[in-house]
Amino acid sequence: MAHSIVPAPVSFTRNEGEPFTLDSTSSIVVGTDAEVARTGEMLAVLLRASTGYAIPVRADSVTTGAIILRANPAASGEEYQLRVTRDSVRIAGTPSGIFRGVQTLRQLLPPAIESHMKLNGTWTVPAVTIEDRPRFAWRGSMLDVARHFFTVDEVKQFIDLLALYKLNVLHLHLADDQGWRIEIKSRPRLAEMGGVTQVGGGPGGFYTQAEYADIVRYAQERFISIVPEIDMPGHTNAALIAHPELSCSRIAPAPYTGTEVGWSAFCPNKEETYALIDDVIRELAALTPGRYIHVGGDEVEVLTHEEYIRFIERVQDIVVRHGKEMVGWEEVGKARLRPTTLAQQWKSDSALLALKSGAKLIMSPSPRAYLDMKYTDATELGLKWAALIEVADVYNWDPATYQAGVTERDIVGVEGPIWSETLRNITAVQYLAMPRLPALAEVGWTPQSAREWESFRVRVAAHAPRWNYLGVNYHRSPQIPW
Ligand code: TNX
Repeated sequence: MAHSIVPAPVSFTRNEGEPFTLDSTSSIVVGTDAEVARTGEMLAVLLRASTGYAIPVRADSVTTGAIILRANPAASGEEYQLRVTRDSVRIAGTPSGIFRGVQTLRQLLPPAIESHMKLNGTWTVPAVTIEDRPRFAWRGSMLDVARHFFTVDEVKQFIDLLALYKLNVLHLHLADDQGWRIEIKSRPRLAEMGGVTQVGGGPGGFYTQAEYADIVRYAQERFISIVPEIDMPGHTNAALIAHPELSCSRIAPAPYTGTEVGWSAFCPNKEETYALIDDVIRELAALTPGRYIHVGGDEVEVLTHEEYIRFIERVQDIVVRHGKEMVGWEEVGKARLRPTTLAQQWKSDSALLALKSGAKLIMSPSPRAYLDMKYTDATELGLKWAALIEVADVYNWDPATYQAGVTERDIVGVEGPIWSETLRNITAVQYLAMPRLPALAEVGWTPQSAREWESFRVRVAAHAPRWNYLGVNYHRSPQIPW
């Protein structure tokens, strides 16, 4: 194996010369671009901890003993080029591409580079040339913070994993029957009354807008967009506790701590419903630098077809009125969608309808991409309604051929949802995510023609020592030669 980079880069060439070695004189050189300078500072923080070297970050033009990060105005998207010689490491690209390239550099260094303590290592980087860019623009994961609540710090730990594997979307499932997790200033009862419990009856919780903004900023520094989801019209029991006037019965429901789905709904025929949604989307849009707001739309069993369609079309207009584009689970394909709307494929039954409307798809087929499924019957955490999903199952599919009638042009990318019915802390999330999240990351990043399971399983095995240094839990899958 020439390298153990995950996701595998588009092109990798090993050069003749000597490796680059980090030492006490090494520095990081950045230009004038503020985002590139910030990436340089982040890399310095990482390198200083394990090497103990000073690693200054400078804006001048030293060219030896240096890691040089240089914005290339001719680059586009997230592309980067990385070139290592005995004298320097050069990463050039767009600001986001340079950040992705820095993740490649991390993976070219010994695993101990991830240590939070100073170690006496030999910090070499092999002489290589890499050209790299992603296959898909949308490479994400979803964290369900509604079924169980995760703290800001836990969400940041999850973002760190996304960043290491070059993912660029974190979809946060912020409201469901069991909890409402985001402060809405114009409707304070939503979080105050709707946020107090979770599956199994624990205390739950919610993010204040300041805390949420902190998550958004942390993600943005890693070139990751947060896509907030408020699930509606179903999955709304927590909201109805706070606002019973939005249910057709007007009776406040009891808090729900079980895991059944499909039974709750906003009343679709009341103006009060749309007034509340307007307040919520307006505040969420203001908290969201990215283009998208996810409105759920899944598993509604208590409205008629017509009620459902009218509801989704109205909510789509609300999202657009607040300057954002709508994302919904694929059921929203039953309604008339705008060409800028995205439908999230998960069970294959309405994705083609969404395409007919002119929308594009995010591919999250539940038997392949649902990272909350169990690996095998014997593993404790996770559900199994869609499938048992071992690492190879996440790896061995092509988003462009998965569903008949869906082609590469119809797809913006892939996303691996992690529903949290069985997940009470971030260690449990990590167990289900690792090593399946890196497998999905390679599905989304690496050209199909350059992907090979036999190669992936060997490369990802080499990451376990990194996860140990990072304190990240993982499943010791028998498919991986650890
Ligand atoms: C289905 S996937 C759901 C969620 C559950 C998940 C559990 C989807 C759009 N809805 O409400 O949490 O299964 O795997």
